[in-house]
Amino acid sequence: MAAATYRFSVGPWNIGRGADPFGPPVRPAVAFDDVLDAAVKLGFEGIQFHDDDAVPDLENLSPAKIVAEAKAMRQKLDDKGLVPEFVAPRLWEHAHGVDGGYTSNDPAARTWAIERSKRSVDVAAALGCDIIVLWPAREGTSVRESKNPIEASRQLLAAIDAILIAGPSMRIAIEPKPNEPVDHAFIPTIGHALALGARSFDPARVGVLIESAHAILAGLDPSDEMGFALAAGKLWSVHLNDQNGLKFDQDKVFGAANLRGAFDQVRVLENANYAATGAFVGFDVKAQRTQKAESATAHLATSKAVFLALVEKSRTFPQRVAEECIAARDYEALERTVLEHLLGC
Ligand code: XUL
Ligand code: MN
Repeated sequence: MAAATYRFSVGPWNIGRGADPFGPPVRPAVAFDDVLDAAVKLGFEGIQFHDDDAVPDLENLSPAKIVAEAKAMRQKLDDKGLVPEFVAPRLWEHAHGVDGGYTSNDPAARTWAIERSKRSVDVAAALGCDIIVLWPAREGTSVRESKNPIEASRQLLAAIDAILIAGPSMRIAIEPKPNEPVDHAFIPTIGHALALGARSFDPARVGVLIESAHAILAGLDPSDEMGFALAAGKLWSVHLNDQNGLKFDQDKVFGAANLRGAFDQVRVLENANYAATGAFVGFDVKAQRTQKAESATAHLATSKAVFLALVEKSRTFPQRVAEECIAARDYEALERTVLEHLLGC
């Protein structure tokens, strides 16, 4: 049987302007239609959306107008042969979300966060996709005593339930990240996300999106995080990228810091036949600030090329030799087998 082929996805924020916390944009903004054209050219089929990527200025639009605009976006995607992968409520940029949304200490902000999430469900339904991604960006603290973690966990669960009820055909993929922009996030790992989902009103509809860099920031191995979610049938998307140790979230090209770690992630996806599930492989990668505008999509092309090369490495892995090493408990020989395979010698 032929191996299933992977479907790739990208978000408009992955073709950025090069601004960082210490400097302004260095490249002109890329018009949304040009992002879509770049996606097509690079062989990406899926588009990932924040709610206001799909419907700009949605805070100032009526629910009916939001749905009409999302439908127009759906048509635009259709015309280019693209499909929407997910919608993520962008709670962390609005003034109401300054201290988090679902776990804000301000009850008005908490109400706003739930209402905004319901609008995201409307956007996803009108676009024709069934995944809501929750990156709980500011759902945490920088001053530990500023929120009650017991109460916050209940609030997060209530938010998940509210979204599940608002969108009976939606699934929620939680994208945990342990820090940044907050010091300590309340859902730092896949274990936390799945435990919370299991307590929800409809656990079958709560899974995860795993970002490599986020797992590394939590001191964990992304391939093991993936394995944990895959074993539970809960890996509904990935944001592959790389991260050079415990720093800010770098969103480096997939494999750029740790090629073997990238191989292990591809291998676990291959072993689980992830491609056959139809779920997307997304690359949450950032163009370097030094990159000139005309080549500011190279990071996406490289990430995809590295991924595909590692798929080949995984499919040609000397499995029989590895099994012999394991049977003999000769892990030094296994180490060498892996390294030589990756080095091509
Ligand atoms: C933040 C992050 C986000 C989410 C979508 O670190 O990864 O881009 O992927 O909001
Ligand atoms: Mn991400």
